[in-house]
Amino acid sequence: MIEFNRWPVDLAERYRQKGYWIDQPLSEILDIHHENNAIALICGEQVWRYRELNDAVNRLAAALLRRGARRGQTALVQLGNEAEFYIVFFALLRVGVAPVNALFSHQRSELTAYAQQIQPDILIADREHRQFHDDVLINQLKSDHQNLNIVVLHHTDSSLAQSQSLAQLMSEDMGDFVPTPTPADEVAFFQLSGGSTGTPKLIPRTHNDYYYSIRASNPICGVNSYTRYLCALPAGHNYPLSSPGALGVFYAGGQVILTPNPSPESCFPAIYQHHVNMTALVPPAVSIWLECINLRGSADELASLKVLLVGGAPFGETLARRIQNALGCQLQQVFGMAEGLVNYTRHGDDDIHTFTMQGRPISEDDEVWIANSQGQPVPYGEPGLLMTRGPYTFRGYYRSPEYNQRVFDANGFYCSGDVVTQYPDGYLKVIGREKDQINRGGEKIAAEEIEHLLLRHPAVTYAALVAIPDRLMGEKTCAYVVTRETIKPAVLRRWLREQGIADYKLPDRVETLPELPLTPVGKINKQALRALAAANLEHQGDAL
Ligand code: J2J
Repeated sequence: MIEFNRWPVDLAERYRQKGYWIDQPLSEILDIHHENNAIALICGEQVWRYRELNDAVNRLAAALLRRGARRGQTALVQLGNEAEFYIVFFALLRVGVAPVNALFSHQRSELTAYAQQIQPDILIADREHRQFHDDVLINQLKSDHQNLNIVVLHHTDSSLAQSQSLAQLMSEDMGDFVPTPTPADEVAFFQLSGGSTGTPKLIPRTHNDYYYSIRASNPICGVNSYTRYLCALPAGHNYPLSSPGALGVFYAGGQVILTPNPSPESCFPAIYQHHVNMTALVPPAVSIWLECINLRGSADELASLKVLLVGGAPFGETLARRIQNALGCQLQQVFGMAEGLVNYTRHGDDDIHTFTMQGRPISEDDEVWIANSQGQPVPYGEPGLLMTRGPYTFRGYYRSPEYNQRVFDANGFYCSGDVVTQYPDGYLKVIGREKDQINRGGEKIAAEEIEHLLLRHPAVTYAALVAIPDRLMGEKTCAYVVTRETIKPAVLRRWLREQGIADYKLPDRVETLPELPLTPVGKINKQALRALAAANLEHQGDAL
């Protein structure tokens, strides 16, 4: 089985006693619907009933077993917002293989970093993704990881010696397939961390903990078999997967409608056509939706929408207050993290809570306290660092003992790096953050990861990535570099792109300085760089 940091025995016992951990595999979410004839999933022209979805999952699981997949293995998966994403996810759970679901925007750098950590036995990817148009990356991964024996590709008809067609595997007979999920207190899959270090970190999630966060989210968000949930954010991201996400909706027997992205062009017709009544967005998407409705002069297409979840990045009060009138639906704020803790505002909350706070935890056993810089608790209403542990908050990043030492305290509380205030009723308000991460409209960028890549360029001697305020995205990025020779920003960006990172991580600006400001102890003074970036923006008149 996969090694990971477990919960202490006394807490595990408590979570079981309280009925949070039910010792069932996550794949039960679909199993319970094996005779259900209702529509589970709509993706473009495709309509999947629960029964059909279950069958496809079993056929794929059986095909994978026949090709040598075994319980305890791992898989690197990269699929877009298509039905196959869920089919693959559940099939792997049923054979007991733990996947990492890379986002579709991820490129060579992220994919190889994930592979290095999990040493995958299986690769499932999409021929239509730029890294998989040819076999270069596949061959590299195979030579780096000798145990990578099963390669399955979506959007290809032919099974070759090197790789198999996903469609073909899904069409094979399920024979006498018997599920072999991992035990419920073992790793079911890995979530991706937004990160603040040089290498992207992985978060082991067990069946027990993840399943609980989903079951407990449903009543808070009002999910039931009548829910028609639009999944427009990347399907594998923790938020649209589990808060309450597609998995919550499947559990309840509702419908998930998939679109490739959250643009009004793809979402509005889908909402209208399929009577979507719930969706989840990040703040920039909300702004774009509001602008679009403003231009059209009506939100008629969205008449069926009842609940809009907004989270992933800071959401301003002014925008929050506009939702009800402009979109005709109720706002539910969500402040969550792939590491675990998820907070929601509740339906029926007063305006102060709904519009100015980011909710309270799912569970009465989510322990949350706020620390000052010395690690001491601060009084209610005062900002400090969020510390948390609980029945679905992880106990350590995968294979990262040193980093775990830094972000967990002696009692197993995880410090998320968010600066928040907590109120006596348990509600939290996000004030800012102390981690070196940039939140570009919900997409997280670890400054160090980009700085390391910049420093690999032979002309770069120093590099620092900082956030610059942006009206739509909340934050964008500016890379400050010191170089040995004159080098054009466009050249550095192109070079970064060639290093194989996701486009959203490419610096929005690159500025050259003769030297970087330092703190008294000699570290790069990011505070000063942020101030410089903001001053430059103001000067240029394109700020806030
Ligand atoms: C401010 N910052 C927020 C919010 C997340 C549900 C919703 C979101 C995520 C997510 C998730 C915020 N206001 N409302 O996993 O299940 C920032 C914080 C947090 C980090 C986590 C879910 N909601 N954030 O965004 O793992 O800084 O998860 O620590 O991508 O996003 O990012 P991520």
